[in-house]
Amino acid sequence: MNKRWVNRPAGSNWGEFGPDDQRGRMNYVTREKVLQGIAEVKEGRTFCLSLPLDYPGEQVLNPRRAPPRLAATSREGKQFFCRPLNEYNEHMTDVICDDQVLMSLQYSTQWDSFAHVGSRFDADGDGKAELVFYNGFRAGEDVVPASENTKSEPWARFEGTQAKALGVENMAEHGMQGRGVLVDLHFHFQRQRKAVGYDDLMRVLEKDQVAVEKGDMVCFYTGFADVLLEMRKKPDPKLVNGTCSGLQGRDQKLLQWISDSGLACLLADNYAVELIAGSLTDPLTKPQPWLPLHEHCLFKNGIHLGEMFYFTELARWLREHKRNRFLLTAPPLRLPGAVGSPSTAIGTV
Ligand code: UVW
Repeated sequence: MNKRWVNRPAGSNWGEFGPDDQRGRMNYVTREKVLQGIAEVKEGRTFCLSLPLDYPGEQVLNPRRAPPRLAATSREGKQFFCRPLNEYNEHMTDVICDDQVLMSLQYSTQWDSFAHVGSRFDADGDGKAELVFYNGFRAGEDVVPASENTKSEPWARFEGTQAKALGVENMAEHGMQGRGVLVDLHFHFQRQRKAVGYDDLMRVLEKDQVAVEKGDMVCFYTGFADVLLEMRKKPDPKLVNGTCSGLQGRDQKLLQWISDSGLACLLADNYAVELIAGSLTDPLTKPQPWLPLHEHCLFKNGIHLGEMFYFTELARWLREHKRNRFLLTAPPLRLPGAVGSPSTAIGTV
């Protein structure tokens, strides 16, 4: 028995890496796996795997996530931007710019920590469901919402949230570097809105001779990020909800493959790795997750999800060179207590 839970969810790996583990399947990205990634570097060529962080633009893709707002820092009521220091000391020659940003951490290219999605689950066996996260960490104790401040400016009304456990700093401390394996769904399905299940995926892996091994960081190129870039920060709501492929999170065989393959994490250039079916308010007849792949990965099995990465040029290069493996370096911000984070990731070949 573990101190945080007596029941663990069916199909989960809670406890596999110890009762206090916060790294999940990134534990499989060992020194040996990093060396396997480095062994894929033969040309010294690098690919930026992040979108510009002001994409997708507006608040269409997810109404609660706002694009970055840049502003200058200030002193004595004046902005510190293109500020000549001779205003302080006539002999100083320096000119200084200093800025700050307000943005949703999951607005653009981003990682989900395990504190992003939990579940209502009876972990302590008292017959009532608690709000819990990976490895039994609790909402309210380990992942703590803010107290409401009604007097603050609107954006800061819920300031002070904190993932005391499972936050993105755990990922940053690992480094999120290892062997990336690129699965080119776009080549097979183009921009078809397609929920890719186990059988589809196995066909793609076989045709492209892609082998996924324990500890690999598996990346899906779907073309979705290209559609976002083409819309030039004016996303069309119909198009963003009707284009490109994603994993079929309700396919149990696919979820089982994710567990059995030993892959360390999943990344995609689409919105949520999985294709989200329906909206938050659709009527349901029995208890079930809205985001079944998120539940399986983040909540049950400690598998991080990377979303809206940018794989286009890397995918093209790998196909041209008949390769699908590369060195992936994708650290999030080392921002204690945050649930999600941008990542200006790099693929090296
Ligand atoms: C959602 O809330 C839809 O989460 P994600 O950005 O991880 O898909």
